[in-house]
Amino acid sequence: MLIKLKKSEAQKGHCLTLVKVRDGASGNRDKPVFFQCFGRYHGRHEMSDQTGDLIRRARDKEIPALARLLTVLEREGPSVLKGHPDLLQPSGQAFRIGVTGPPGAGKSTLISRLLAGLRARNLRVGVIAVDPSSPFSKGAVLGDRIRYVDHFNDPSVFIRSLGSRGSLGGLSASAYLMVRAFDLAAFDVVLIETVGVGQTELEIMNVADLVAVVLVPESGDSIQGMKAGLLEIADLFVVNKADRPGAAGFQRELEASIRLDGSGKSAGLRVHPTAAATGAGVAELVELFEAARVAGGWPQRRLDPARLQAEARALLREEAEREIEKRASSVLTPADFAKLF
Ligand SMILES: Nc1nc2c(ncn2[C@@H]2O[C@H](COP(=O)(O)OP(=O)(O)OP(=O)(O)O)[C@@H](O)[C@H]2O)c(=O)[nH]1
Ligand SMILES: [Mg+2]
Repeated sequence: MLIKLKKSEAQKGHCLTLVKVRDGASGNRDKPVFFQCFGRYHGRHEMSDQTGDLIRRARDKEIPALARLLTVLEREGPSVLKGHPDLLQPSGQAFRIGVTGPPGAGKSTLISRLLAGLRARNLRVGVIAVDPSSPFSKGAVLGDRIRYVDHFNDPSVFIRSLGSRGSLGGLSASAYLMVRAFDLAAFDVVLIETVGVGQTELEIMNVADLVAVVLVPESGDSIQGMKAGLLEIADLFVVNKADRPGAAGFQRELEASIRLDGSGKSAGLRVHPTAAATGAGVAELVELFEAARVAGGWPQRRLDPARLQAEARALLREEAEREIEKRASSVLTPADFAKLF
C-alpha cells in the first residue's frame, strides 16, 4: 500500500518505510513536502476508518469482523460511538438474556445447555461472559471458555469473555457497547453471564431484556439480605442443582418470599428448577425464553427513558474512569500532582 501523508500525519513507526517527497516537479523548493508511506499505515485516521469498515462487515455477518469489532469496543470504550453512529443503528435486534447469580451457581453450565437448546431452534446465539477481574492484574480469569467448548466449531455461536474491570454490576460499560455489535450482526439471542446478585449489582437489568437469576439450594441463607435486590432485577428465578438435597424445599421457600413481597413485578415471577449438569429442566427454560422473545415488547422497553439514562450513566462513568486512569498514571513523582489540577 502506498499512502500520501501530510507532515503532521507522518509519524515514525506508523509505516514500514516513510519517504519524504516534494509535490510536483522534483527539486521544486516551493512545493509543499509530503511523506509517502510504503507498506501498512497504522495512523490515527486509518484506525478510525478501520472501525467503520469492521462495523460494515459485521453488518454483513462476517464473524471475524465481529470478533475484531468487539476487541475495538472493549479496548477503546464509549469513545468509539463518536464518529460511528452506525453502531446505534443496528440491522436487527438480538434478544438479550441476562444470566446472573452467585459464584458457582452453575451459570456457565446452564448457558452451555441453553446454547444447545437455542441452536436446535436454529437461532444464532452470542454469549458474553463477564468474568470477575483480578484486583491485582486487572486481567480476567477466562476459565469459562473451557465450559463452552462444545460450541466452539459452530459458526452460528459466538462466545466472548469480558473482564468486569471492577465496575458496578459485575458488568463493564463495554458490555453495553458489545451487545450492540450482536444487534448489528443480526444475532437472534445474546446470553450475558454476570456474577453476583444483590443491591450493588443491578446493572444487568439495564442491559438485558430478560434477567434470569440463578440460585442453588445452598443460597438459602445468603439470599435473605438481598431479596429486595433480587426481586428487583429478576424476571425469572432458576433454582439450579435441583439434583441436590434441599432443592424442593428451597424452591418453596423462594416462591413463598416472592408472594410475600407483593410488589407489582413479583406477581408474575416464576421459579424454575433445573439441573444444568444433566440438562434436566433446561428444555422448559428454553421454551420460556423463546416465548418471551417471540412475544415482543422488549424492543420498545429498550426505549424507556429511565433505561436509556442508566445506559448513558454507565457509558459516561466508563469514559470518566478511563480519563482518570490516564491522568493518574501520568503521576510519577510528588511534583506531578501540580500538573493534575
Ligand atoms: N450437582 C450439580 N452440579 C452442578 C450443576 N450445574 C453446575 N454444577 C457444577 O457447579 C460447578 C460450578 O458450575 P459453573 O457452571 O462454573 O458455575 P458458574 O455459576 O458459572 O460459576 P462462576 O462463573 O465461577 O460464578 C461446576 O463444578 C459444575 O459442574 C447441577 O445442576 N448440579
Ligand atoms: Mg461461569
